[in-house]
Amino acid sequence: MSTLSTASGQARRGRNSKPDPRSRATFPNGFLWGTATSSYQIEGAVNEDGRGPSIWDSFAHTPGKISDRSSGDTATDHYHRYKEDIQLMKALGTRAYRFSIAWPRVFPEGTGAANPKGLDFYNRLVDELLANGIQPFATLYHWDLPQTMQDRFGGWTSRDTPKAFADYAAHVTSRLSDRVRHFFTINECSRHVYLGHREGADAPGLKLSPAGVNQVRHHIALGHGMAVQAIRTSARAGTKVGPAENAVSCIPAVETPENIRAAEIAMRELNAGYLTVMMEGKYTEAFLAQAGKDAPKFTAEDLRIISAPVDFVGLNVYTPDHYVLAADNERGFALAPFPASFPRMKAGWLRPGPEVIYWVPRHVAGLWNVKSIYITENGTSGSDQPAPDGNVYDTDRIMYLRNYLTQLQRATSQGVPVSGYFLWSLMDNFEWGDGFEQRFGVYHVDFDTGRRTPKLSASFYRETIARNAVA
Ligand code: GBH
Repeated sequence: MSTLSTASGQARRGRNSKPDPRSRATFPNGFLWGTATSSYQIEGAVNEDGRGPSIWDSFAHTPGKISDRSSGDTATDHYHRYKEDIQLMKALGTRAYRFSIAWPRVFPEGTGAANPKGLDFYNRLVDELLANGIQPFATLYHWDLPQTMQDRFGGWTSRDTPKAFADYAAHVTSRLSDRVRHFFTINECSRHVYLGHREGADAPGLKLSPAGVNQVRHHIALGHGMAVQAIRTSARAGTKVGPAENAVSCIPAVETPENIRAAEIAMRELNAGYLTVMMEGKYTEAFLAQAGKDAPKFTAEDLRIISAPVDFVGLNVYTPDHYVLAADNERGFALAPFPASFPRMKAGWLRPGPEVIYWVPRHVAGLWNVKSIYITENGTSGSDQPAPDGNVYDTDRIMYLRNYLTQLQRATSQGVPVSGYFLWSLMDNFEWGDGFEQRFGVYHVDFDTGRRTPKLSASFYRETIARNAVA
C-alpha cells in the first residue's frame, strides 16, 4: 500500500498552496465511482465447482490464438481471492463494482440443469460487496459462452442461443435481484461480432461470410432484447437493466454546429446494427441498403424485442473511432483519415482522444433521449513494470485518466446524464488474445505469485473519488 499512502500525503501538503488546482469542477452529487472486470479475465478456477467449459477455454487452448500462449485457467485467481480483491476496491473508495457472471458456471451445458454451486460463488461475492458498502452491477454475458452452446447449436449463429440466454438471464436475476439492482445484458455486442465471428481473433474464432456476420449480429441483439424481457418478468420489481456497448465513436473534428450535427448522424448510422436498432427498433435504410443481399433475416417481432425499453445505456469508451466533418454528400458526413502521427497508448488500437468520453454520452443522450448513462468501461494499458523501489509509476495511465475524466466532467456539468463511471480495470488481467501482455489495472498483478500492488494510478483514482473531482 506504499504508493497509496505516499501520494495522499503529498496531496494533503498541497492543500494550502496557491493557486489551488482543485477547481470547483466537481462531478454531480452521488456520482457513482467504480471499477470493472469480467469473469474469464480474472476468475481462474475453470474446473471448479462444476463449471463447464466456455468458448474462451477452447480458444485460449488452441495453439497460436493467444500471443503469450497463456489462458484464463488461473488468471488472477479471483475465484479464491475475491475477499482480498474487495478490500482493494474499498481502498480506492469505490462504491460500485461491475463484474460479469460466467454462464458456464451457472449452466455448465448452457441449458438444462443448473449448477447451484456456480451461482453460489456470485452469491458470496455479492454478499461480500454489500458488506463492504459496494454496489454490485452484474454483466450477464462477457463473451464466455458455454462451449456446448457452440457445439450443439452453432452458438450465436442460431436463434436457439438468444432464447437460452434469456432463460439463463431469468434464472440468475430471479435469484440475485434481491441484492443486485443493476444488470447489463451483453458486453460489447460489436466486438463479439467483429472479432469473434468475422476476424476470428476472439472466441469462437469464426470467419463468417458477410451474411453470416449480419445474422450473428442480429441474434446477439435479439439476445439482448430477450434478456431484457425475461428480466422484466423474472427479477424483483424495479430491477434495472441495459446494454454495455462499445459504440463506434464519432467526434466532431472541429466543434462547429455543422460538424457536431454530422458527427451525430455518423454516430447513429455507424451503430445501426447495435445501439441504433436497440433504441429505435429498426435498421436504418442506409444499413439495409449497404448490406444488400447480406442483410440479416428478421421479423417485425424481432425488432420489437430488440428494442425492449431499457433503464440505462452502458457505454465502454476507450478510443475515438472517427473524427467527423460535415459533408455535402448523401450521408451528410465525412470521416477524416487518421494521420500516422496520431499518438497511441501501449495497446496499438488505443489512440488517446479524451473528448470521446464527452461526445459519446452526449450523442447517445441526444439521439435517443436516454435519461441515464453509465460509463461501463474506460482505461488504458501500459507497460507497468515495478521500479527498483517496488512501485509502479504509471504516469501515462494517470495522464490518460486525468484527461478523460476532465472531458467526462465537461459532459456532466452540461447536464449529459452520466450516473457513474467504472474504470477498466481494477487489476491487471487476462487481456484476451493479448494474454497477460496488456495490463489495464490500477493494481499491478504478479501473474506468478498473484500478488497485487497498487500502481500510482490507484492513488490518482482514490484522490479523484475522495474529491469527486479530477485529481
Ligand atoms: C473492452 O474492449 C473489453 O470489454 C474488455 O474485456 C477488455 O479487457 C478491455 O476493453 C480492454 O481491451 O482489432 O486488434 O485492432 C475494448 C474495445 C474494441 C478493444 C475492439 C479492441 C479491437 C482491437 N475493444 N478492439 S484490434
